[in-house]
Amino acid sequence: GKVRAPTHIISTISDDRGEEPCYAGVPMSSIIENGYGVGDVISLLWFKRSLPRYCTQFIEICIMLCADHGPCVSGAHNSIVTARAGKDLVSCLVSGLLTIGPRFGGAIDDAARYFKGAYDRSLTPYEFVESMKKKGIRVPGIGHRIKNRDNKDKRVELLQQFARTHFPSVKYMEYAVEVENYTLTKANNLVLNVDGAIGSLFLDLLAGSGMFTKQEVDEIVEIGYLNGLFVLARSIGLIGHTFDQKRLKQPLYRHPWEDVLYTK
Ligand code: Q5B
Repeated sequence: GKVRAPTHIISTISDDRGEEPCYAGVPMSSIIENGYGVGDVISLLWFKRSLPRYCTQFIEICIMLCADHGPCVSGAHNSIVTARAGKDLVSCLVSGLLTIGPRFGGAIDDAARYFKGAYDRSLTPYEFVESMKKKGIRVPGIGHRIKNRDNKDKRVELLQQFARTHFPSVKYMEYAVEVENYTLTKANNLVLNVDGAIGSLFLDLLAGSGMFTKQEVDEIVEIGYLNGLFVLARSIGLIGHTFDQKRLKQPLYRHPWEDVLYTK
């Protein structure tokens, strides 16, 4: 039989050796001829399969809605300051990306993990939220600096609207809304945020599309694929902020003394 030298790398998502590159076995020409979009490419390269149109559309909506949220959020602020320090595009981009984490934009995976854990164990929202409080853990996907009960996040509403129309089931999202109804009794700004909406709805996509086994869903949630959606999306905005500062020829940023509390 064939003898093959041992390899140092195993790769299963793409192949550039043939006449044309393939993503998860799908040649580039089919991707273009079939009118695939970025949601299909993400499905192939992240999930190694073609997903139904409503799923790839949902992925694209997540990317579009999370692309930017103004200059004042942590990521954009870092990219702006870095651009004004005269740094190159990649430095500006990564300085913004490095702020993405459990408080800012990177709560999607934990929201999915905790909402799934609580729903699958049939915890009531009260039991779930209070058990988190006992452990001293903030509920990922809940709370926002500027959004509140009277100024709900339009992005969350748009995601929910799409899913209610196209998804076979939105049980995890409905559970997240019940959690929000409970947390709102504690404070006005403890709304379901964009991370929580994507986390819970992606659980519905994974569980309801019939495209993933239960083990695959558990693996995706355990590994944590979903923060990738925010990272990818927000890169678009961070690059935009970098170009904006350079176009505007903004000088080196220095924070004003008046805005610092100097104390001993
Ligand atoms: N409390 C987001 O906090 C924020 C609680 C909570 C229970 C909670 C906070 C939080 C979980 C992480 C999360 C994603 C830090 C947010 C995003 C993208 C973005 C950003 C943008 C974009 C805000 C005041 C009191 C305290 C807390 C309690 C707060 N959150 N209790 N569960 N989840 N959430 N992150 O307003 O008794 O006084 O000690 O960590 O999901 O990042 O636009 O800005 O697109 O760019 O600073 O939308 O909620 O409130 O920290 O002063 O807390 O509320 O324990 O209680 P705040 P704090 P107490 S979306």
